[in-house]
Amino acid sequence: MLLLTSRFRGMPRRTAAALTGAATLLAVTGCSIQDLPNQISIPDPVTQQGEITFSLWQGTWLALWVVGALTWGLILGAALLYRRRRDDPMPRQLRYNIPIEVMYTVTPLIIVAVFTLFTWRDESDITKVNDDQAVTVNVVGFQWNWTFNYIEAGVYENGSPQDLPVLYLPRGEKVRFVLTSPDVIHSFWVPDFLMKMDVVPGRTNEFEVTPTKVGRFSGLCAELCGTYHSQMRFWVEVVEPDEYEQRLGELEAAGQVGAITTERDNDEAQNQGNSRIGGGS
Ligand SMILES: [Cu+2]
Repeated sequence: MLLLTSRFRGMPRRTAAALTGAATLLAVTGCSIQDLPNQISIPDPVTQQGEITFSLWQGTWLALWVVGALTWGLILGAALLYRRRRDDPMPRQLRYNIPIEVMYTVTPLIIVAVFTLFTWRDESDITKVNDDQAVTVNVVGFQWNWTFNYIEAGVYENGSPQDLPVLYLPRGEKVRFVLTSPDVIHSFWVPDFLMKMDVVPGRTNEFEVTPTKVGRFSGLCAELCGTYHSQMRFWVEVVEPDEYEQRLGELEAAGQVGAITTERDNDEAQNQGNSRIGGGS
């Protein structure tokens, strides 16, 4: 700040402050305007359920902007209309004005209640599990990667930090994820789904999505689960249903038949993680 002050010496103070403010804003946001299209820093959803989260996000932002504009308006309006004029006596003070105090208390409560209501409604919609899925995938999160057991087809894909697994999903078909962990708590997160859920040992969590867009999306563990947490990455590839069948056929041909849910592969994967990092086991 000292440096800034000396550099801006000779410049009107307000201009210097404005320049500093603009520079700070640019630095802290750290991204170009192209990174912030209509979705306001949230990825475009690629599932039916993601659309719900997306509109909740947009609606919330819109409401917050309205509240913000109203608040700024009131502050600026009051500052301008009731500013002190030359030779004015002290203006009439409005302390302990009960209606205003009540308004200040009740309005935020209403705002929070409305947000809660919409969040609760959408959350129960997104996490509702019906029994009408086309595909069931048992996602096993373990230290330090993922196994995807395709229940109906009876095949699996097993990942490691060295060899990131690909989770194939058919476009337009409902997929149920059954999340289990043999060791510690992980979190199954595909940012483009706008959805993540904890993977908890001794407990089975479930959620469903219907992918709507073909493409390759990245996935990761979103719960700090140990030394190589950052290596718990995977790919999600949404493909057309016939290609999906073909991919599962490849797993079968590779002998990846059955399911892996035990801690056996945990040790294997942990060793792979250690060798990649260069540590001992
Ligand atoms: Cu993890």
